[in-house]
Amino acid sequence: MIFLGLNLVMPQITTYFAKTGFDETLVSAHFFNQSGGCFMISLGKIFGKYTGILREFKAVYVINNWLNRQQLHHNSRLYKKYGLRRNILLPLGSHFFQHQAKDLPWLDQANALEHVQQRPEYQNFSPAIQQELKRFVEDGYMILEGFFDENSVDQHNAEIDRLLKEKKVAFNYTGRKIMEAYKQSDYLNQHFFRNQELLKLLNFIIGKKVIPFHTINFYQGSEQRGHSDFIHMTTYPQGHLIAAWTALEDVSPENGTLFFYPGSHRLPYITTRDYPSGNTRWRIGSESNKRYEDKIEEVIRENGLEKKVFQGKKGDVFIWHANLIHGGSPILKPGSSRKSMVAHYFTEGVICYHEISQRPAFINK
Ligand SMILES: O=C(O)CCC(=O)C(=O)O
Repeated sequence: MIFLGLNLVMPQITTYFAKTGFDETLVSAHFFNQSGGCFMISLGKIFGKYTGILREFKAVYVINNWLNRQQLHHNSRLYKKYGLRRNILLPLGSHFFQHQAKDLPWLDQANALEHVQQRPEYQNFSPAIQQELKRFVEDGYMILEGFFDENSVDQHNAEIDRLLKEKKVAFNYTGRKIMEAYKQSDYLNQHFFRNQELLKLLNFIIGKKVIPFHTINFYQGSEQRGHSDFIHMTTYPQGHLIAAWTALEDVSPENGTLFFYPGSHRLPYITTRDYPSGNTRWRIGSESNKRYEDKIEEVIRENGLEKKVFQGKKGDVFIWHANLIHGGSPILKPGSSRKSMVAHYFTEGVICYHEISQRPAFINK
């Protein structure tokens, strides 16, 4: 029945997308990639380029959830575990959770600084990393200087150039982000995204096994306003996300530094209940993201947070906490490149979703 329904509405949807600026063959290929009588339809890919009003309708995401339901199956067990009585295909936001589970990653706990040195694995890290781990507890970030060598980074950049040229990856609707390039390159996947040394460190920080979620490559600085990743990649219980940002060339004020507010990770998590998101039962507020960023500016002012910038060198890695406020500084020399890649990791055994767009997160196991 559902297949029949999709069969009937897809031509209209395809025409709609084509009229609103999509390449029609691309749209059709995604919608009608028929193999063995099954549709492989990914609104996610279409949405990668789309900026129109459909982004606001929760129903569109529900269809996409159904189409990608394999990547949501694990939620049946997790919803049960956390007492959430909800269909896994439906929208999800922090307001569905009545209480906050007290399951903080161990480095967020009050006594973490005392305990960090007693962990057996701690002794296996170099003195420089041990120092940075303490900084992570106190300030919500750590820096791994020269983590990737020059040759690896050159190879990474050559891979991105190749994938762009071969049209295997593309900039998404923001015009600045290349999403999930690792899916097209074993080198990016194994050497960077699933780098064993990095994963070992992230597992240690969170105290659970991390699940690599996605990568975003930038060619230019993002110039994104202050935010914490929690609003975009949310977990229940809170805080089970971590990001690793790699400088793929030297960063300077000219090409747009990364800015951040040390210690902001200890402030309460901001959700859509803390600002006028404009969300309704059926729609996502069209100004939700902007209003969130306005709210973050208010939080920075009210708490008198001190801004710092990271001027990474090629190969440096900057790891930040799920709730650390950060963003991209303005690019002072227009047109200059600032290649970088950010990778996000959830942890196993928690519910992962996107608070702004009220969607459960697709997890590839
Ligand atoms: O690379 C940047 O300029 C900022 C990236 C960022 O804020 C993010 O990925 O959350």
